[in-house]
Amino acid sequence: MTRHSLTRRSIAYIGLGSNLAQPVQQIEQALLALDQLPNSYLLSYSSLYQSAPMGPQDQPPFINAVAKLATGFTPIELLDQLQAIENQQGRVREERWGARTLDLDLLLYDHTIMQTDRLTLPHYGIKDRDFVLKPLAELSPGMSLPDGSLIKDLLEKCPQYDLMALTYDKNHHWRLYKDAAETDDSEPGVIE
Ligand code: A4P
Ligand code: MG
Repeated sequence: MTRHSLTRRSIAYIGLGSNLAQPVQQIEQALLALDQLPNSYLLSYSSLYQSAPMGPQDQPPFINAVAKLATGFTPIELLDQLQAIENQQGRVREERWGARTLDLDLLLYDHTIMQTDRLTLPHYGIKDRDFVLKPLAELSPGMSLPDGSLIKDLLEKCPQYDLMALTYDKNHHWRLYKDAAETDDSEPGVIE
């Protein structure tokens, strides 16, 4: 076995979403869990964004982000790891596109294209979700999908879900970006 094969890692992009039980903390906890995965390194992650729910409207807004991971896991092994993290954080699978404590979608794995019962790559929803495309563009502005389409072009024509970036304020709270410029410590912009 060559040194190269011992150290080889694939690059995976993971979409994170939560709209239950303190979504910001769910996302932060999930990022920590990704960072602690064996055989993998969390290379970077995007800003957090608030988005209007896609699907049933009688549910709270989502917090979304994307993480970039170097991993030695195969795609299916990585999916197993992601589902274990979802379960650790109290994920209950009820209504499709319904509210959830944590959703981890494997968006991209190198330039792999595959379709099996358990895993479709790239994730089937990437092109239609600004809450996925915007954080992806933030991490890798010039990136393209395996079919050659550019993220920035897709972003221009995809449906919009009232995306709003959060920012980390001086008190280490995530706030909606429009509230971050405020100098007082009033609570309304704080999101937990
Ligand atoms: N699966 C197949 N391919 C993948 C993949 N690339 N990554 C299978 C992850 N899972 C994949 O997923 C159902 C099955 O998909 C899994 O068992 C896996 O084998 P799930 O997470 O159990 O169910 P789900 O998430 O309710 O369904 P689905 O269709 O995956 O929903 P999405 O696409 O994840 O969308 N609105 C906003 N604003 N933000 C959101 O993040 N998320 C959803 C869920 C709905 N509305 C949203 C958001
Ligand atoms: Mg999902």
